[in-house]
Amino acid sequence: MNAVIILPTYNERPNIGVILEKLHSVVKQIPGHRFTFLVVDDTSPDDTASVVRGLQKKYTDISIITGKKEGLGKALLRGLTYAIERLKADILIQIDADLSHDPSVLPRFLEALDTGADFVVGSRYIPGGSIPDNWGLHRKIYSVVGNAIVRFGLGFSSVHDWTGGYRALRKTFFDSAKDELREYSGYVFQIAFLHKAIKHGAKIVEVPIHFTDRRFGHSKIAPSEYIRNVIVYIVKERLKSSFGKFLVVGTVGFILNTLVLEIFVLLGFHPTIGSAVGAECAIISNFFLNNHWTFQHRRIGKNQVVSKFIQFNGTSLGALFIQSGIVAAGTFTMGVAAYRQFYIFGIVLGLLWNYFMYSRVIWKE
Ligand SMILES: Nc1nc2c(ncn2[C@@H]2O[C@H](COP(=O)(O)OP(=O)(O)OP(=O)(O)O)[C@@H](O)[C@H]2O)c(=O)[nH]1
Ligand SMILES: [Mg+2]
Repeated sequence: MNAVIILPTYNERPNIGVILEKLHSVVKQIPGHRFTFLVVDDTSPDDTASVVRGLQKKYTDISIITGKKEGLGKALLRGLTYAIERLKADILIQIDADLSHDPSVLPRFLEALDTGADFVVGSRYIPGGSIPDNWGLHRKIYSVVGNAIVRFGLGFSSVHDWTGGYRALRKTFFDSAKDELREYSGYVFQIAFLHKAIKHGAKIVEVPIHFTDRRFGHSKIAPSEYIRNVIVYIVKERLKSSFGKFLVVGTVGFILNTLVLEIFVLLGFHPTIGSAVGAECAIISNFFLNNHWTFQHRRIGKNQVVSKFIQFNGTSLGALFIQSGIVAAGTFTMGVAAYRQFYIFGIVLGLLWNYFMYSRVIWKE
């Protein structure tokens, strides 16, 4: 099969020649595929391109495309598209050009593809993989915690490394995700790409890699912008999911509950009555909205609606017990002044309880 190795570069003059030479010697040991190389350079001020053009005299299998600097995501999108349309790639390989990714592991990526994987991820967070020992503690934490947030935030915990750029995949998984990926111009592209591929049914296999610090040049990542983009991505994706909708519905219920309570108090009723009526209004609204929106794909039919609504009241009561039980236990052990943190903790546990009961009992598959 035609495999194209894509190297995005921005100011990688000291590295690009070394990695291209190494890759050439590694691919000779990989049977069954024809390899070509594509450098996607964003008109680097250090003239990375001239090193590549020099090497093109020695190797005819190196291509280079240049463009203006619009971020790593845009560069990868251009490179992946070019590899398929112009270089007729069946397999797409991505590797950083700064020698942080060891070319000698590449055969394992292709072995995985040859034995049924669709999308192979170089992983620093599985046994046999690692991040650099010489990284300071804060950088290690940043890397490990960042990955864990993405992993659990998106709800695909079986894949461990979401932010790396050493990957190999079948071209069909780029074809199907391409249009959705246009909006991710920066480093978040890597996360979005893997996420879309999983959603399109790609069989993911992780290969352990040791990540080494670049020796020459410097990082192009802008941490604060990256963190913001990652959080926005996770929140947006989650809002599309049933858990996100569930949270929106819960918020509507909470507002309704409060409104009804205040109106009843204004009308001269005792707050106990106001909050009981408010809670029931929220329960009705939650049931209706979850049935028609959050879990619309498992909507409860007319014949079951009454019994399910009674059951729904029961599970809501369960959440109420959890919340008040935690506040009672917490204030009993820590003193009344600590009530707020237990209230929040109780709300979170109550939410988890509700979501679990809704998805596993009320609207079970
Ligand atoms: N074409 C292009 N390449 C980029 C751009 N940003 C980063 N790259 C390349 O993408 C690869 C990864 O970028 P790095 O800056 O090394 O990011 P990193 O590996 O997360 O950071 P370090 O840990 O410092 O190495 C390198 O080969 C870069 O040259 C860009 O805007 N355009
Ligand atoms: Mg790097």
